[in-house]
Amino acid sequence: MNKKIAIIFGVTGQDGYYLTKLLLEKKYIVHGVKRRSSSVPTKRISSFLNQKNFIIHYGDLTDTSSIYNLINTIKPDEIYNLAAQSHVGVSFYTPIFTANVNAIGVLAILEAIRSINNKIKFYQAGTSEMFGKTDHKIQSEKTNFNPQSPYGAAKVFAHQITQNYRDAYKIFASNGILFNHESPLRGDNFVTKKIVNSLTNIKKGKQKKLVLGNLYSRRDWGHAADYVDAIYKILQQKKPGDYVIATGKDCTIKEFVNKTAKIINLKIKWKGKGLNEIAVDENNKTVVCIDKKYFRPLEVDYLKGDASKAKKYLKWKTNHTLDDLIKEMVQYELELP
Ligand code: NAP
Ligand code: F7E
Repeated sequence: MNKKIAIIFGVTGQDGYYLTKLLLEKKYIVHGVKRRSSSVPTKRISSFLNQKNFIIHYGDLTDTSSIYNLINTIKPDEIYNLAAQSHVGVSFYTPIFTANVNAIGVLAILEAIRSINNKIKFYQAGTSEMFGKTDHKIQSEKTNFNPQSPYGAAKVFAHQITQNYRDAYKIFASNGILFNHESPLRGDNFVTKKIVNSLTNIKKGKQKKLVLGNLYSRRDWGHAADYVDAIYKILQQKKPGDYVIATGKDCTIKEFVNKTAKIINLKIKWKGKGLNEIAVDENNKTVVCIDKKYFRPLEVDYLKGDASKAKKYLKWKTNHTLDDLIKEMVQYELELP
């Protein structure tokens, strides 16, 4: 039997690493697309670079011709679009770039599929940020979208245009609606990585303080390895569709700090309120403080996902608790030189 061929846009990111690993294990030929940058973007995927079933190409979602040419030349069975300007806070500073990549870039892939071969299966990396400000205590595929950032708004366009192309052109195009998922390979400026990295550095005596923004937003955090398993399963269904992927458990940023501190055996106590809230160590030295520069012009206060549909139809489940995830992230940081 011929090996399946997949293209991964966004292969150099966190999920790109875990999805590449999974597809190579499943004997796919994986074509990863990276954009040109002045630094080395292939750090996460360096272990795959010498494998014969893994081929890297240059491309950029803001360059429609590169997308068309890659799809036309590679002739994939499946396309996974993980590429995005993925930082919600940064999207307020680069809203037009964010929309070009996260919204128009997705349309460019769909247009290429439509004109080259509408049998190519397509996965779009949607997000819980599309729910934004919501009255629903737990969000499912039926919950309305109300995004609160250029990132979230661009992802809503991507989600809906994926549905449009599915309906209008009978393309097997599916959306994941993934809640926050993390790992040791999470980007440095996301809050979980920042907390784990800073608190382990404080423990090692290499850093004095962890400086954060809003401590009271709530997120539903899972492990990226579990979430790429869902992404893969979404494209193996008989019919295309949209799926929420989440753990169904949430906690605040402050609770995440407390859990991490406990795991690394750093004793902290909270004092003060608002911008003056701090955490001190056993010697009364400030180890966590707040800076308003990390607050966003609009915040998404709480997100918690209902993944019943994925559990039922994809037979998907999480294999990591939040404590497992933090322990793995801490271990990774502790082993760094
Ligand atoms: P990530 O680590 O930030 O990776 C994003 C990837 O997109 C990187 O490979 C990046 O390349 C690439 N990219 C950015 N701009 C591009 C462009 N113009 N053309 C081509 N590639 C571009 O993100 P992630 O955490 O793996 O997330 C994967 C996807 O899932 C993203 O679409 C994200 O929005 C979405 N998502 C993530 C989560 C989560 O909690 N992690 C939850 C829901 C949805 P460089 O390495 O060159 O920057
Ligand atoms: O923020 C608060 C911040 O940047 C989480 C992306 O993968 O998940 C991610 O988006 C919360 C927010 O992730 C800091 O205000 C406090 O309430 O880690 P984050 P995010 O915005 O939830 C979704 C599902 C995606 O789709 C995105 O691609 O933490 N927070 N202090 C902070 N956040 C950051 N980054 N840095 C802080 O210092």
